[in-house]
Amino acid sequence: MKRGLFVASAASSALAACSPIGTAVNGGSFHRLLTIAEPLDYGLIGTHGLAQTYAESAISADFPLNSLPTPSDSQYAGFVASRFQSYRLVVDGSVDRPQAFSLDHLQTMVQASEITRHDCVDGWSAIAGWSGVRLSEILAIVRPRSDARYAVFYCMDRDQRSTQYYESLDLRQASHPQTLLALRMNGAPIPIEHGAPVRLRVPTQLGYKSAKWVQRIEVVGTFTKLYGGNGGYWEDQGYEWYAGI
Ligand SMILES: Nc1nc2c(c(=O)[nH]1)N[C@H]1C(S)=C(S)[C@@H](COP(=O)(O)O)O[C@H]1N2
Ligand SMILES: [Mo]
Repeated sequence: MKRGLFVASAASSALAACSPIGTAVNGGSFHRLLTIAEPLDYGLIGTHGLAQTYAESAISADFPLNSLPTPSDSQYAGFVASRFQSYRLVVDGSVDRPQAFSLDHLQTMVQASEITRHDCVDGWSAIAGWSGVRLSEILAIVRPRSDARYAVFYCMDRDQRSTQYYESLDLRQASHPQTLLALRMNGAPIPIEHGAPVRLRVPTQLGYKSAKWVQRIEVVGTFTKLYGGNGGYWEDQGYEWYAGI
């Protein structure tokens, strides 16, 4: 599976950062199978397992930048100007207790740290230390309702057509102990270009799941009515929704 993804992406990497991967390997039938069979035991392909962790000495000196442009709208500029004091992470949707978390609030919660590898489908990997709040902690606070199946992450960046970057995880992936809402990278607040003030880190899945500049998490029963209906910005352009490593 992993080899297939990287071979396919190498063939199409001329298009753009994280250009759609080849349909020969990643056709619709596999996605459909996963969609129908859920909840499915992902154990074989990673979700229940732990992503490899590394020593500090393995941290990459240069962590590439690879995304849509850093948000440049007035709202984001305002967040930056306030040193993110005016930022709120909204968590809502099919939950009993929707909430808006300030950065201060997130920083006072229990922080988890991990040194893990980020694998981009374009064929590069980089290792960094990340710390922040486990997404499972946030979910425990907002309490997903019985129909809830996915967490959808809405980001603050837009592409040239003003389409918003978004991603989704099922609640099992979202509750994985290594799935973090990262606030810090390599011991410092996440740099603006890498997704400040809050970015998702999902070391068990390919890089496009690790959404930068997250502003809202919506808990939903289905994502088929959102945007292109495939659960993510790149998924809407042909990537597999399930991106386990
Ligand atoms: N909001 C947002 N998150 C994103 C992306 C993006 O374009 N926008 N690109 C994804 C992809 S494909 C990769 S490889 C990583 C790159 O993260 P980095 O720029 O910190 O290396 O961010 C992921 N998260
Ligand atoms: Mo990527």
